[in-house]
Amino acid sequence: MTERTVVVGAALLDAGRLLAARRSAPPELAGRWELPGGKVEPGELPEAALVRELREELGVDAEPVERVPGAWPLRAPYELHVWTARLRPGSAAPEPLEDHDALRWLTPDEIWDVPWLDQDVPAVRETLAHLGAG
Ligand code: 9L3
Ligand code: MG
Repeated sequence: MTERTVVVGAALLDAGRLLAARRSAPPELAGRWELPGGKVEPGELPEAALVRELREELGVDAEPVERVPGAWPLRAPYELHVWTARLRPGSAAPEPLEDHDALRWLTPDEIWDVPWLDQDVPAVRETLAHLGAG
């Protein structure tokens, strides 16, 4: 039996820019950039997990927009699913509260300026293609 655990990643978009978050933990991932998010808990909907993770990690009130088709393998048994998302009106600006030590809003021409986690590279590429910007 294959049990896969979904990790949701948010392609949080604002004014045509994509939020990238630099991980501060665990040590093997620290310094690399990711789409913020985390593990879906048992019984939790992925969209709900996305909203919860963005609140916990960044202090924002976010709204999932749509799933980016695809699934990208992480360390077993995890796989990454990506949702585009936006800030709800009145949301605080994102801050690195938990697992990150820097945030950047990347314009389309800056997307590849940061060292993404290896696993996030195809997910980011697919997200851009999905948005018609890549
Ligand atoms: N992960 C990879 N890319 C991402 C995210 C959100 C997570 N965009 C990996 C890092 C961890 C695992 O998934 O190995 C669980 O993520 P977290 O709960 O530590 O954020
Ligand atoms: Mg996380």
